[in-house]
Amino acid sequence: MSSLAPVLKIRAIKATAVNVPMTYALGTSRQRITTAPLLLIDLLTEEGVTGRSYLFCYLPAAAPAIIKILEEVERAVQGESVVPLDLWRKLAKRFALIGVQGIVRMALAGLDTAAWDALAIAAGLPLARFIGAAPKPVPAYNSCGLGLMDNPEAVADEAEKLLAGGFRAIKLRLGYPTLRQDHAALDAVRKRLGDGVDVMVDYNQALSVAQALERGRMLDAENVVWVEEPIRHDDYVGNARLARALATPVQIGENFSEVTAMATALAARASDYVMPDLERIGGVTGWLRAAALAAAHGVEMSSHLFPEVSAHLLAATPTCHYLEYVDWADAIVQQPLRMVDGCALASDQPGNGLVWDDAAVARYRAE
Ligand code: SMN
Ligand code: MG
Repeated sequence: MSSLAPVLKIRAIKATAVNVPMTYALGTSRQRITTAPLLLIDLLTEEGVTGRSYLFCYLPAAAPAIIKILEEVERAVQGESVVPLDLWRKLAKRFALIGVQGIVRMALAGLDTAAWDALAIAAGLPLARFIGAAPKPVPAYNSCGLGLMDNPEAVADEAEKLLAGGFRAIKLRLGYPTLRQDHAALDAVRKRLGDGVDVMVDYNQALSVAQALERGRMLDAENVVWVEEPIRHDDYVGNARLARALATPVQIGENFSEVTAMATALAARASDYVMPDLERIGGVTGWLRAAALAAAHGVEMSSHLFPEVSAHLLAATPTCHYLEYVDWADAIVQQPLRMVDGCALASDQPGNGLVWDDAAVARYRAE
């Protein structure tokens, strides 16, 4: 397929920072996020094809720093062919001394994802088909909001709203000061939604191993789909201990830095499930390697954020599990991700489907 596509040459990389208001605030145990700092990437080619991707910057202050890194990336790859594996190899060498970690790795992943988009557009195929898969509906959970709140009933109110549009699964942030408060939030949500709704819980690394064992035993009686990042994400020994001790499946992966970290975690049996993040695992190239690794280990794989591109990638993931749905990019794209009966449907347009709504981008543009 790809051999039919013309060779594309890189002309420029454009990066635009926006701060998009969130419909629901994200109050994690670590940080409360009320606007989504996104960095929109356009990969311009000499042939006139533009590949697109976006990064989630976590902090608005990170966006200018990533823009600076992308300027350095542009200097390194201007005039090169759009060949994602070669680009990554070249850039990994270019950035070896500072390290392909943190925001450097995010910048490279953003370029990689935009490069795959450009190639799929040039081939006239949706990304899922371009990478060899048939597009299919991917089961999703609504991960908007449901942060830590003062009152369990307020959590239940928000959970109820999140089922609009046909969602049958939601993710609740936990990590209150006490086990009793965690239990109260979960209990309020369960009572309100009934047994037909799947509930995931996410601690964002709030607990010690001992606390996680105690709270995990409470969760074992509650039949949650998974317990996510209960302890430090990179304590694979501790996570493996929890995975062995708890009936509730342990989920980690949003913090895997390239596929090497995921390989180490899987070798340590650190979790029951994995959920790589597009901008940390290494873009589409990193994702495809991660999907192969998860399949070899027979481990279910879900996505973290970036639902528009992840819908394509999960269709090509042998152990496809759940798509994490957030609506953050809806405000700045022409065609928001389509959700039907709680499943995500990847765009059927050539490429990954990301096209910016220029007026909205101008409105939310960061200083
Ligand atoms: C999360 C996502 C984005 C920002 C902060 C926290 C969370 C998740 O861990 O998995 O959705
Ligand atoms: Mg998480």
